[in-house]
Amino acid sequence: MPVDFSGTWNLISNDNFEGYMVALGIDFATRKIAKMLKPQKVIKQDGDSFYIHTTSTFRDYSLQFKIGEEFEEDNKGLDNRKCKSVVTWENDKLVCVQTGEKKNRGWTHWLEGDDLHLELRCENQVCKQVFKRA
Ligand code: VLP
Repeated sequence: MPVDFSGTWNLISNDNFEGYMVALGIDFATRKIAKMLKPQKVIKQDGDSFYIHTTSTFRDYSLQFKIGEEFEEDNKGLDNRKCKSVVTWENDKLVCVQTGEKKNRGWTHWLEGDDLHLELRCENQVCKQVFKRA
């Protein structure tokens, strides 16, 4: 039985988001706003097809992909750098590698109990987010 990430998820913790944003080159003023946000994630999973919508009072970001199929990601409203992204399963974890200007860029999603976890990586920075079902 494959893992199902589908649902609506609210952020409950956000460790080192500041370091991750600095690594992405997000400016000071934007970081001050962004770190106050409590984003919500809506995930729709149909087999190996995913739709992930991250919403906040400030900006939204949406992503659609199929496991193993590389796609162009524009990161619009985030750092706006284009990259080539691919998401694969590593056991029950969803692992995204974002190849572009920034080294070691990517993220991993997994479920732990009834919580959704997200690790965001860029260069030498790791941000750890936890979400609970809305
Ligand atoms: C940019 C960096 C905050 C900060 C300024 C804007 C969208 C995995 C993946 C799917 C992400 C979330 C990226 C957060 C990067 C912030 C606006 C915050 C709300 O999620 O679920 O895209 O990459």
